[in-house]
Amino acid sequence: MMNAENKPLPPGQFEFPSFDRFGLGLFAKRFPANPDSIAFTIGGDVGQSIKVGKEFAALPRVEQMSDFHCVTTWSVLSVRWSGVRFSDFYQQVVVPLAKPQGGANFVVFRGEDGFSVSMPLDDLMASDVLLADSLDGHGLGIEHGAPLRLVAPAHYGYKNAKHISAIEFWCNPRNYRFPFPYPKLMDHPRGRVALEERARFLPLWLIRPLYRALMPLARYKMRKSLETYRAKGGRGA
Ligand SMILES: Nc1nc2c(c(=O)[nH]1)N[C@H]1C(S)=C(S)[C@@H](COP(=O)(O)O)O[C@H]1N2
Ligand SMILES: [Mo]
Repeated sequence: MMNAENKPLPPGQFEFPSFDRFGLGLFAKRFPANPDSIAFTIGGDVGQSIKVGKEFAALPRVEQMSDFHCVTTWSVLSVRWSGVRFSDFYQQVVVPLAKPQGGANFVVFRGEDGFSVSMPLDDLMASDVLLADSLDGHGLGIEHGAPLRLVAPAHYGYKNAKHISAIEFWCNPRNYRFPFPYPKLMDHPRGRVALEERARFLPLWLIRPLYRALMPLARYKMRKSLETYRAKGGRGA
């Protein structure tokens, strides 16, 4: 199986034919109240907590094709995103307006559905990491994280937070914990796909088949919740 750059898939991944809504079951039924407009806060160890909305539209835009790899072993190849490079956002908005403290390099993303995840700032500064508001030339859509999501192709899907409502910059990682009741073991501090950083401590011979077995149920839950949301006329659906 080859991807866009004609390279083999990363270790332990298989190609899935469609790009579907996916996520942790706990958040399946929760949708953002306002998927049409970008509005999130910047907080943590910063000089000034701020709200970001219209400022986002002024940032330079990029489009990219990248592969998407979920930790449960499915991959979708050549997904076309557009949005703003995280590094541009950091340099042009976070640094001048929020003034993060020196050493505030532990970044937490919170989604409006209650999901949250952390990433090291260094990993986010890669040029292929986007705050994306568009997929395949259209607005993101509720299933893929409207109004704004992270796209970090070198990192497993769960590091790619959807429905972003807050981005926090902390000095001390203890200001964050992976969403309860999911075990911390599931949350690798880096989550790099090429190095198969799927989880903390758990061996790959265990985690690969376990996640692969759990995947269909998660997929089903996410699809059913989306169908219910749409049937009720949910916003952005
Ligand atoms: N807010 C939020 N972001 C999330 C999740 C979630 O449940 N809630 N699931 C993560 C996981 S495990 C994956 S694989 C991707 C799935 O992205 P998709 O729904 O666009 O396929 O979103 C990630 N970001
Ligand atoms: Mo995932």
